[in-house]
Amino acid sequence: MNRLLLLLSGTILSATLLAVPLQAQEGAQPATGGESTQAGEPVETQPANAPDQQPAFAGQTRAPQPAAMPEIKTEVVAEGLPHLWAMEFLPDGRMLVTAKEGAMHIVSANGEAGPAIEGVPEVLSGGQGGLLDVALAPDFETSSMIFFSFSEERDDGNGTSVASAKLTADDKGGGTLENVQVIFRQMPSYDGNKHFGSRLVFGPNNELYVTVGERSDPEPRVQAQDLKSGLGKIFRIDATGKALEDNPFVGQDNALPEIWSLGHRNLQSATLDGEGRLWTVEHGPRGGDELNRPEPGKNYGWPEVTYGVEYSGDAVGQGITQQAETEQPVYYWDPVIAPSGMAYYDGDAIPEWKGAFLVGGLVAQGVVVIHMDGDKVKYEERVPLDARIRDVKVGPDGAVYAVTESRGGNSTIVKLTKAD
Ligand SMILES: [Ca+2]
Repeated sequence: MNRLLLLLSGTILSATLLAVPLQAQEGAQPATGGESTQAGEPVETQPANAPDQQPAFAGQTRAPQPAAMPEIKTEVVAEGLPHLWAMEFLPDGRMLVTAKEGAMHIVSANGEAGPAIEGVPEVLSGGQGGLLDVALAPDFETSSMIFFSFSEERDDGNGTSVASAKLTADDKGGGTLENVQVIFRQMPSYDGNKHFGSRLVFGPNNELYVTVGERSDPEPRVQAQDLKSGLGKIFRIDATGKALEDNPFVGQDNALPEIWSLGHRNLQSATLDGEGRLWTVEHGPRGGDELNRPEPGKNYGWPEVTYGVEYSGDAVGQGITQQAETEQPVYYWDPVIAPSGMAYYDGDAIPEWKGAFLVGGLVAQGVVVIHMDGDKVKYEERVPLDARIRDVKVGPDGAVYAVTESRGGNSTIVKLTKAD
């Protein structure tokens, strides 16, 4: 027996095939893999949306599967939850979750959700907006401070904002947010319901990285290249929302000092690696999801330089995939995985995954395991879960926890462990 979920994998591939428009398959390689895909072959067997685009270097897309893949056992540890967007483990092993419509809950280790936490501010829920990511302050055990991002209604539109608050848990499984303060607002506001990002990641020196989107439509999205605009950026701020003094554009005219990197599309996936460096996976256009290690002041290309095509099938801009002034992604996916949450695996429970990135796939409907060799991708492995995956975290037990979502429906939390 290879993997427990091979049958599920076959089901997903069939469904995906049906969903691919015929025109997207023209000129592409026929699918050859699926459940018979072997180690050494790429796990992706579907035709590319942009079959004429070439990677900038070997291994930038469709990396092979590793020879040693663990058999993974899955177990639903919580179900019937509202539509979740993010989860974090609390120091006591319980899970703090955000529900997109604007609620937070604490889920006990045996899977029971407590009552809605009081004091969560109103969020603009609709489209891709709502209550988004949550992060614990680095000193949470003593401060009880949390940070969360959300889509905020504003006088002149809406946008992604970040708030801090003190979480006081009660003895009924719930709790209260006190002293809620909006510390940062992505500006300008825009009247839309797409591409809010976001993820919140604390770096090793308590710096807070905030990832956002570029609001999708043609007019706002070009602002991903504009240093005066907060659209399509990664920010680096302190716990009060101020730019860090050593940020790359501090002191530069016509640039927001909070910006860390630019040229991003919609960032819903971010984590630190074992050295404390930020990595992200962003939603690209059709056939253009990409893994990056964003560095200060660098330009990641969108919407001028990108892999993939528009949803219409047209070229994005001039159809350029490489340019000297922009950074190449470490890795890209065509077709897309539709990345959600991301974690760095440093546990011992699944030794084959040590040092790998785990990325939730909304379209991939499973966990995408990215094995690294230095700063390059060596292998890509997938664990099909037959559900859109909204977040992925490593638990204190070294198991992997994946949050599922169904549009308009409930979420579950699935525990992944190595089968005996
Ligand atoms: Ca890019």
